[in-house]
Amino acid sequence: MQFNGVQASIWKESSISFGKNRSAMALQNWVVAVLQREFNQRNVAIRAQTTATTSPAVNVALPSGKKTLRKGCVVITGASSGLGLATAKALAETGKWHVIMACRDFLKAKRAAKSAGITKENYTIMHLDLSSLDSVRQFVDTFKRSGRPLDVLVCNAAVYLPTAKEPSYTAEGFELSVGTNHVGHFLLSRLLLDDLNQSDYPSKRLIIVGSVTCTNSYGGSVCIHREHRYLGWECTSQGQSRGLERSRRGLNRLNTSSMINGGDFDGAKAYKDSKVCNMLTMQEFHRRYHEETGITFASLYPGCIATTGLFREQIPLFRLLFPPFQKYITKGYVSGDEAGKRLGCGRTKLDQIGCLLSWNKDSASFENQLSEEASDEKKALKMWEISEKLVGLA
Ligand code: NDP
Ligand code: PMR
Repeated sequence: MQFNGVQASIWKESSISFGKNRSAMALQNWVVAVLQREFNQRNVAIRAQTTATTSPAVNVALPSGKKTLRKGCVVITGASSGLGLATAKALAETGKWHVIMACRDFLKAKRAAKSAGITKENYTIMHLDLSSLDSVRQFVDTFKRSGRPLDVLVCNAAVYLPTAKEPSYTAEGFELSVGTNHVGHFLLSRLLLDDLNQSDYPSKRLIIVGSVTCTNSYGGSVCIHREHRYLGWECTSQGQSRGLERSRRGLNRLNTSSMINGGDFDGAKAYKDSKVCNMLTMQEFHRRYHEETGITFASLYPGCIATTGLFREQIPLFRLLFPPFQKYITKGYVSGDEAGKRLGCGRTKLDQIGCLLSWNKDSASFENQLSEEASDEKKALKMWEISEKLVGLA
């Protein structure tokens, strides 16, 4: 996790096929983009979710006889708005990526892609509702049957319900924020791990979007819940295993609380708990699979995109004041476009893996300090084992 000072794109592809000279690189990029576009136009884009195709080899033969890197394939959850959409746009615009927009609302995603100007041949929408484990399995099945390779998976979708008085639940009865943001993504990434592993692309990655609430920064310490430390899980393994299971109250009604810590429902805390679970998952993935598979596991916190749908459930006054507050007072504000570029094409250090990446005011990336809880190895292991059981993988 130490920096070695080497700059490389997080998507690394440019370091493989292109030289160091900038203008030559730009020209090469342009030529390759044009050729790839031409190549893609000859191949009908996969629209039907059940169409089977063969996985393109990493080197694609062009009509000229030369070989070039094939388009990478990236799955982005929640690409119908905010950061996910901006990332889809940033990647599609490079001409080097085909984006699978994994969204719960097909029409919304289609409209969003259109209004963002993402061209048809650069994306496919596939239905995914993370608040249903059946839907997650169905998405994985559809994706596998599409025959596309999986080079990058971005777990981006999230819900934040700070003003809810009562908990809502996923199809399997998990509290909605933990169920969607963590449990759904946990199953998704576990089921797609083999596909990522099989990718012959130079950079295969699993990115889980982080949150300021998991960092040791000033913003993180302000936003962290006062009772948030240690998620409220007891230190005994039995206590911990009760923790996550507690969030699964809805259907079986075995537990009296929908919160991991067994306390009263608190929507803001539930979101923060889910994000801690996201960070623990990323680190456990890294510990278990990075060496064996070469997959990069990382999290990114691209800044405060204060105007996205994440705050749709906040009171109107909050939505009015939050953007100028972040822009002029905390200076943590970042536009959707900039955040999309950071997540999609941000330049970062080569070996920032198994950690949380952030960007400073000059858009330079750095490894952010995760909070004590979000980097607790024992908790990560326990959380992993419990999650496996809850999604039926153990
Ligand atoms: P948005 O609300 O704009 O985007 C969230 C996306 O998740 C939407 O596309 C939404 O779909 C989708 N989604 C919600 N529930 C489900 C579900 N059950 N199944 C599938 N998709 C679902 O918020 P942001 O773009 O801000 O958030 C994106 C990520 O960025 C989140 O992980 C968030 O925690 C993180 N983040 C955001 C920050 C910010 O300042 N905005 C700061 C730090 C982190 P739909 O369009 O249908 O509602
Ligand atoms: Mg925060 C440097 C200061 C900083 C930064 C970078 C953020 C980011 N926030 C900062 C400071 C403050 N915030 C301060 C001083 C306050 C008290 C007025 C404050 C409040 C606040 C609220 C009520 N902030 C919030 C909320 C939310 O509801 C957001 C949240 O926690 O959602 C879970 C939020 C955020 N502040 C941020 C960022 C990025 C968020 C979005 C949440 C996320 O990162 O997941």
